[in-house]
Amino acid sequence: MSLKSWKLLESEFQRHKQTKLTDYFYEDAERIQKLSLQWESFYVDYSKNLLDEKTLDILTEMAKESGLDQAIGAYFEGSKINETENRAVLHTALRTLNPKPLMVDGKDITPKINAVKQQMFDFAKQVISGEWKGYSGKAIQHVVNIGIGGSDLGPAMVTEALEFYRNHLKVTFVSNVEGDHVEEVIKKLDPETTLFVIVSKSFTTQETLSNTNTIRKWFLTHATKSAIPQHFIAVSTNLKMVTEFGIAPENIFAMNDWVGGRFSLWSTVGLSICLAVGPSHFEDLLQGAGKMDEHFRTANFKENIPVILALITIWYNNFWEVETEAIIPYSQYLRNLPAYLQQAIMESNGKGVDRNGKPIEYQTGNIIWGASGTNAQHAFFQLMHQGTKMIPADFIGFAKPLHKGNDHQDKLMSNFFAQTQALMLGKNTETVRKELIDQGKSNEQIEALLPFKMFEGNRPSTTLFIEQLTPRNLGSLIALYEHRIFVQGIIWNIFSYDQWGVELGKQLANDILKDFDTEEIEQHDPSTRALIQHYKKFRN
Ligand code: G6Q
Repeated sequence: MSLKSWKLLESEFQRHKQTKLTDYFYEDAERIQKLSLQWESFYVDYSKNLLDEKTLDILTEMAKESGLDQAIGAYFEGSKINETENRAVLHTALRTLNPKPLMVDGKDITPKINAVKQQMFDFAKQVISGEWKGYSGKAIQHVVNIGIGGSDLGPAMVTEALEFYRNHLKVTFVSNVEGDHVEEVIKKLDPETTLFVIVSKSFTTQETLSNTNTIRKWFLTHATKSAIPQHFIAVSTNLKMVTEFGIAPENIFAMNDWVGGRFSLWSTVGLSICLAVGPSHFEDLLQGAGKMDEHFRTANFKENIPVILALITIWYNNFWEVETEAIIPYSQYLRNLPAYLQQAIMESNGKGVDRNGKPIEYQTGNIIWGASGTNAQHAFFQLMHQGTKMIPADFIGFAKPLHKGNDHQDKLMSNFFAQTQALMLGKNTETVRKELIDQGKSNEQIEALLPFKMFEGNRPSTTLFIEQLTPRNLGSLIALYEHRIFVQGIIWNIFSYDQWGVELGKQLANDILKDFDTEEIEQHDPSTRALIQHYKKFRN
């Protein structure tokens, strides 16, 4: 890495590698004021990280040195920053708070954005109110989203996260090409009252087309072809293929190639969300994201939440050689946020060549994993507390619960605070010894147990403490992570918006699929050939 500040960070790491998190607080009484940010209803505490103000100065300097300022401009203005696909990256245009003309390929895209959003909102209102009828005259009760990857994870995560704001419509997601998945879904469907939303940006995705075909076949065992327009609608950029597939033109919701799959829940890909919570909550989700966009675009780097958090990841990933990061939402509603972010982050920044096509000599994409707290405390937290690896973690929590009238929230919050405290403070031998004495253990027992019961502490975490889980705050939270991805991509000098890595497996799967019905499978490697032969024994 040629950045000057990168070199400074290497020596900065030498200065920090022996420091204890607790020492930072002794050394600077104002640390918490300096290393926390309050924005709208977000309070972000990054003081429990292994760095100080000087480190942040160099990190923000590095952001400047890597041209982040200009890059943010190019991102929001619609420059074709997805160079390998020759596309702009404009999910932000779908949620802009101050719409003004935005040109892509010489055309203002804003009128179309507004028109498609209106089409989506009008349709959602008709379905929710019961005005939209199925073939037998009954109102729709159940929506099935057929899509995968970006056409599934975002809508599914948000629909689940906003459970509290949902209307009467049941929403199910079918994604996997595994036939058992779709059959399990079909089992529970009533053809008269189910609406199928086929979501595929390309409309060429094997999983989505196979599931749609299977569902359509099943549907036609109950209804005639003339019923299809009332029950099948599609979201896609590929209007030609959707029409050829038999979807009525008025039932197609367009999207554009300047929205990447994993960033598309703000577009018509979010139709299932809009159906589940209604246009007004969907609009709030957009507004929340738009607010975060404004913050990211305008706040100086030292007060910019996505920038600061991106820099913290780089600090650990590239200087502490940390491999993974955990994301722990203390909300059961957000149990699938880690899986959603896994795709957004790892598909975007899992790249091994730089923008010039040269192999990279430093680490890029961080590995993301996690689960909801407090459940995770009873599962993998053992490794985070006492294992050999350092795992920086984001703890995400909400101060106000959505349901009142029980005493759970204080318990949840005490766990939420206790975990980051325990990771930082650990438990020293003195404390453990005292506890064991109090329990009446003998000296011999105490000495034997001591090493197992102590915690070295000094494990970093960041707390994102948000007032309440509302559509607006969820929008801001997701947008925060989107921009964090962007910042990391700029500093690592990689292209974050393509995903060529997904292609090879798809190509090979197509080749192998053809080989199931042929005798000649010689072109495969010996291991794959044996697997194919083994499988053939079970095919009927
Ligand atoms: C996301 C990826 C990928 C994509 C799926 C579905 O950024 O590109 O996950 O969303 O492969 O693609 P379609 O929407 O084209 O079916």
